[in-house]
Amino acid sequence: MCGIVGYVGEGDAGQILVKGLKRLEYRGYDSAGVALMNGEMLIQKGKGKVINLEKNLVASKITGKIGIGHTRWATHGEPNDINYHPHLSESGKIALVHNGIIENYTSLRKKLIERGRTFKSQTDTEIIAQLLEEIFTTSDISFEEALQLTLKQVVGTYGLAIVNIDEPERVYVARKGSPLLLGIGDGEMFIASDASPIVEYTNKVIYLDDGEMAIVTKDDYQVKTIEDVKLTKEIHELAMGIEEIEKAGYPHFMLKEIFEQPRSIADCLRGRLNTSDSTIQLGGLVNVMEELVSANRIVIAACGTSWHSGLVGEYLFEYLAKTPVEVEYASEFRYRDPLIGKGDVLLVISQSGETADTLAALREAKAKGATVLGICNVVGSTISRETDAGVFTHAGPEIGVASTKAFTAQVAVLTMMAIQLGQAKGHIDNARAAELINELDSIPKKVEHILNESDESIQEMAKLFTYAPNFLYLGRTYNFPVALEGALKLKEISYIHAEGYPAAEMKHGPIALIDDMMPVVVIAATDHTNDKMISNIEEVKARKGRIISIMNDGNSDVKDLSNFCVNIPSTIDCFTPLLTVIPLQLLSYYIAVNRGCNVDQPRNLAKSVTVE
Ligand code: UD2
Ligand code: GLU
Ligand code: MG
Repeated sequence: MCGIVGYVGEGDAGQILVKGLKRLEYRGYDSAGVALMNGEMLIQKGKGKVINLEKNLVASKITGKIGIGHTRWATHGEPNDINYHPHLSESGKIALVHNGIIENYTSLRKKLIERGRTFKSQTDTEIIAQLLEEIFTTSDISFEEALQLTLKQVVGTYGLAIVNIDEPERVYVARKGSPLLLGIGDGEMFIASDASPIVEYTNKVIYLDDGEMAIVTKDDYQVKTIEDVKLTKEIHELAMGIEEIEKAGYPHFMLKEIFEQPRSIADCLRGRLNTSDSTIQLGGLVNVMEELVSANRIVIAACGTSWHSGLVGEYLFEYLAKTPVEVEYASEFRYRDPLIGKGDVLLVISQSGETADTLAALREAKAKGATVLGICNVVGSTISRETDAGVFTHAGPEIGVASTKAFTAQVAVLTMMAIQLGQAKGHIDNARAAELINELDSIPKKVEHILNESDESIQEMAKLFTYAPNFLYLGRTYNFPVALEGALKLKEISYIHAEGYPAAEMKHGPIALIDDMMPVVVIAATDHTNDKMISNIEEVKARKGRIISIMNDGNSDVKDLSNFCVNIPSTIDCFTPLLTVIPLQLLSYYIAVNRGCNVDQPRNLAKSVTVE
């Protein structure tokens, strides 16, 4: 999920790799490391910033002309020296760096342990090095063939750079689902996960596609598929500057992250949804399943966007698992001597895992004897360490201050938790589980469809509403929290006053605000409340409010009443938040851009709120 660089040439590989890794720092990461080959395999790592790796490298005086480097965003195994990349095979002859997640690593690891291999780290990555060595040393094939066989056995995503001490002139690379490119220099070759480490050396690059690998030497490269079909790849000329490259061509990190959601939701579901036998495997909850099943109630505590995902969680748990849920602002919960204790479960949600109020809420509940669970994006964060158990969202680093992909990943985790709990409690039979799990599996594709189909029309629509002084967002059931989240996104980045309400509450106050100046965003995508939403839309229309509807494809009743519509593909009602939030993220983004706001760093806001 983070960065890779590689170098083969006559230069000082250590220095070049460190410089390249610094170029990748914008992505956010928890550690860095390099492997250099110089007659022997030399490994150097550093906690936190690349500068620490650099200091260690300078102190160790190791050098080389060929090497691979990595910045890690941990998904499997805490950030510590053993888990930082590069990872070595057992003999120490093979070193590799990896971006992505290997889904079937537990079963592969078990097999390799049975064959006598010992593992040092907790990562999914180490199995690639070990499996590769196992295949290579137990059969009479080339290293390249062994790599192809290895890649056919691993399930998941990878960007990989690999060195083998017995082939001191080469770097092997491979890609599936995690970007990788080659930079062609003069007597030197570069490898990187995006072009930013390469631009200062060359503008000639080759983008690898999924299922491809390459063998790179200082003045040659060969690209082929892992099925061993040789390829002639187009050489692209880089026209972008570093800043554009960092944002993958998007003008802001926020937009990049909005568009990353098909991928980040898939990463979150990866290895956890099992469509073949209709089960959900949240490894992090195995040890607390009994407590969850017997829980009197679940209390969810969080702040901001995470609090909104918690509200979606309440609907999900009560509907699918029949467990009573309350959702609390962490800051309120901690100061009101809450009634919580043994038999209750407190679930805290935090992207960073460092949110001060949320941490305090968890400590309070823990002290009172509750089982405390977490949903965090950052592995090794304080909240993930202090909770009894939990689930990581695996959304990758989020740079934009306004949260987007972390929200959808949190909701995806809550959805999986609710289904798993519903199954464990006997409220979801196999047929229903199959229906739910297959549909959840299709959500990333549907998100992608929305992004492709509605981005342009939302951009157009945003022009008309850029100078609206107020916005109202209405939703019902699962989409009431989405209305809150849509309003929060708009407030955060465009500084327009916006409110989210359960649609029926409008009559109890906010309706007084509606006139022909008031845009009202209506989320009308849940079937069982459709008629009620139509009545609410009529009420707005009667007062000349302007209606923007987020609605299911083909809902002509809603369409006829609306000034603007964004269509979303239909899905099971309780999954709609994963879809309906996408157009709202885009709408706030484009309005903020039109208003000239600093989208990625809105005024007065911080990414991780570690103060009360
Ligand atoms: C975990 C390990 C993975 C492997 C696998 C074996 C990590 C990050 N993942 O993946 O390497 O060993 O198990 O089946 O090491 N947790 C909390 N609080 C939180 C979030 C997580 O306590 O807020 C715990 C969780 O209970 C688990 C561990 O952290 O023990 C990892 O969580 P996960 O969601 O990555 O779990 P899983 O099974 O996918
Ligand atoms: N899954 C690997 C790990 O946790 C790679 C993480 C990354 O992409 O940085 O070590
Ligand atoms: Mg409730």
